[in-house]
Amino acid sequence: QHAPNTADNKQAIVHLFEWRWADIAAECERFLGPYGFGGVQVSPPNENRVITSPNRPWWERYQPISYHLNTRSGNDEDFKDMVHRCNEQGVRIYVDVVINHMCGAGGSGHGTGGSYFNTDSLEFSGVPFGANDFNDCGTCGTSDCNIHNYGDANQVRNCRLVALLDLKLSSDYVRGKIADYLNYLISIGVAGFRVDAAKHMWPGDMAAIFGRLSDLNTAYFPSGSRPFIFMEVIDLGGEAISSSEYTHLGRITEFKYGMQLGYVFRKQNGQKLAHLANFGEGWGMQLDNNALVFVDNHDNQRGHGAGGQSILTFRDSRLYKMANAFMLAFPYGFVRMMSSFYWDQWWEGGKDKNDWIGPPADGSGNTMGVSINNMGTCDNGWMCEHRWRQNRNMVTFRNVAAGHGMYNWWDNGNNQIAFSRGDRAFIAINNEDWSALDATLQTGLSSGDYCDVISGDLSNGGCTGKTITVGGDGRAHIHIAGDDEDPIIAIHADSKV
Ligand code: AAO
Repeated sequence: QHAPNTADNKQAIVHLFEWRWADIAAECERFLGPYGFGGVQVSPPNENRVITSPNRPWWERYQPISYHLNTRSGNDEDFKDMVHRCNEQGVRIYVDVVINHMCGAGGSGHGTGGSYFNTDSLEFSGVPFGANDFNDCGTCGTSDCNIHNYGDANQVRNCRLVALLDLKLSSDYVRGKIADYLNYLISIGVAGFRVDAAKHMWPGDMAAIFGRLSDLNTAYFPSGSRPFIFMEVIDLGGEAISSSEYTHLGRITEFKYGMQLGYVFRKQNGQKLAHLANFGEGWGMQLDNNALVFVDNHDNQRGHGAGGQSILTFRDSRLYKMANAFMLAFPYGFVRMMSSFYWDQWWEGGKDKNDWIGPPADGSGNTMGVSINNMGTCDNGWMCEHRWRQNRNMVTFRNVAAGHGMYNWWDNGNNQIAFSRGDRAFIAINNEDWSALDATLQTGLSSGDYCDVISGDLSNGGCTGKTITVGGDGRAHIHIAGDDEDPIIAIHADSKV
């Protein structure tokens, strides 16, 4: 289904990429619950192949060996404990499910949970899957069984994505094993699924699997609740497969969104902020209710997937905060924030040769815990973009504005914009290089003093940042210098001083 099953109609989730289950449980209690985050997308929890060359890359988790919950993030008990503790805080868990394929061709061994596999005999004893459970090269039609032409829908769905052994989802047995895995996760209390590589599966096969899913666990959800489904379909246009083929099943990851936001904030391709007034559907993206939107994801922040050089990440922190603020303020799509780990890039020939580096780990390859410093941000190599004040406070903004459309759009014809969300919230952004935004603008809000949640917090009735005064006519004088570190002002009904 398209609705995210969040508690209290909360409006945004965060991808805690590669975090351990114990750290996510703690984060739900100490941060995500209190700050109004609706949920967490977690890395694939099922047993994966152990890759040692390169050494323990992040992408080994996209090579399933079985559906036992045993990975570098933790085991079955850790996972259950996390789901329970997060739900208790009103924070939902969405699982990244890798069901299009098993691991890459070549070799045999044991997965992170100890299950045996052999990619020549196609044996995956932990499921079990065998030779009959995979698409053969005949069905695929290319000489090496791999996808070569994204212009051919049959290849994209029946051949191997980057040599990953392609499951035969037309088989009743295979569908049953996958449905059992998803239903096990549902029984634990998850709220939905990010479906990996959905473009590489036939919509009909996916519909058959989703049709077998149980209702959500009534310990946490109203009876009859259905899992939230968002599918990874990369559709930038110009290929055989379009994201519209999937939208009857749930939302799709709208990759045009982050790519275009990157162009707009970087002022490339002739773009400027003034063009954002009809962002979303007006730009040829999916309908609001069909879209899951994000500035960057775990692939395109490191050159995998799609979006290329335009994608904004934590490395461009000033523009990144602006783009996140716009995304969280603008009424389009269901929002997912990215929370990353740091790695040193190594550029050669236009490619980062370190794009494989896995999460912060000790000498034995165990993922490090996330430690929080006294500024409330993270150490140990965890970026925690979701904890940056500017980002975290915009999640509250989106919750406060929920259900209210965009009003009072204003722009200077170039890179200064402002708008309100009904009478609930107001934002102004200045992305000019030098000139200040200096104008008296309609905020839509009732008169009073408001705390700007970008430069500070409302705390003990006082504002630690800028205070904005809204007059009886709803107008306020807004000043944002061109070289302001965070050239954004955001106020809302709950930030009234
Ligand atoms: C690893 C190794 C491989 C090895 C394999 C098996 O890197 O060399 O062959 O193991 O041994 C991740 C990593 C992979 C890794 C894999 C398994 O990214 O490097 O392979 O784990 O460990 C396509 C898919 C999309 C996929 C994306 C990465 O459609 O589903 O590639 N994303 C998901 C996950 C991702 C994961 C997997 C799937 C696999 O999020 O983390 O892979 O489970 C075009 C197509 C896209 C296609 C891209 C990239 O995009 O449209 O569908 O994505 O190409 O191949 C412009 C175009 C745009 C184009 C783009 C890139 O922007 O407009 O359309 O350029 O060319």
